[in-house]
Amino acid sequence: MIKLYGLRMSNYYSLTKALLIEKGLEFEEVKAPPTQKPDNVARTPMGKMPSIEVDGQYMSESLAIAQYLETLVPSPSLWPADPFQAGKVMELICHMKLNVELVARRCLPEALFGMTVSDETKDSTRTDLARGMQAVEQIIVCDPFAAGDTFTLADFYAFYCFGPASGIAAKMFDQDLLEGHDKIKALMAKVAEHPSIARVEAEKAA
Ligand SMILES: N[C@@H](CCC(=O)N[C@@H](CS)C(=O)NCC(=O)O)C(=O)O
Repeated sequence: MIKLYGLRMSNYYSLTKALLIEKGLEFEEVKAPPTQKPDNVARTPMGKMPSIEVDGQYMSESLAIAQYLETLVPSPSLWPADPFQAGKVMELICHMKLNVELVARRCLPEALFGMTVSDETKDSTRTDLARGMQAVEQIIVCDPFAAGDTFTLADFYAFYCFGPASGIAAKMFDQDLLEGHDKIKALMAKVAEHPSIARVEAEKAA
């Protein structure tokens, strides 16, 4: 059985758990906070969460795990069959992950953990977040799903990138990150009801 390491509070842990559910796989959740301790670093080279264990072998990085799960269980497919459209799904994921979520994350120590980040970091985060949202807005479809007419991995990343990024923007800048991005707001509401994601969120709250 696949073991999923990490904590339920993590967006990428939650995303990976939703994918395991989506693919109908049996898995066991193992509580493992992010640390630089050797056992954790053996599973995940940067000490981050999530990671999985399959037959005594480890894998980190949610996108790598998603790729593995897709190959392991091709149906229901989370990728368009058309090669170009599949590339567009990955393009959208990259922009949401790198230019929105990862940018907002710079302020996570203050937003979530009561630490202080510098004014310089706050300023650059605000500017770069606006630019990242502009980039995503240019390519996201949301008609009806993130990358077009089928439900794909991009919908999982949309939910688990915009969710935390919006939380951080609200806390740090008193800003609604999705203001002016009505189609993304509507997408978030729709994807929240998708059964695998709804289950993950319900179990997180329990
Ligand atoms: N690119 C990684 C990001 C993983 C990541 O940032 N994990 C966060 C929790 S959501 C973490 O472990 N943070 C703790 C740390 O950076 O030490 C992925 O997609 O899995």
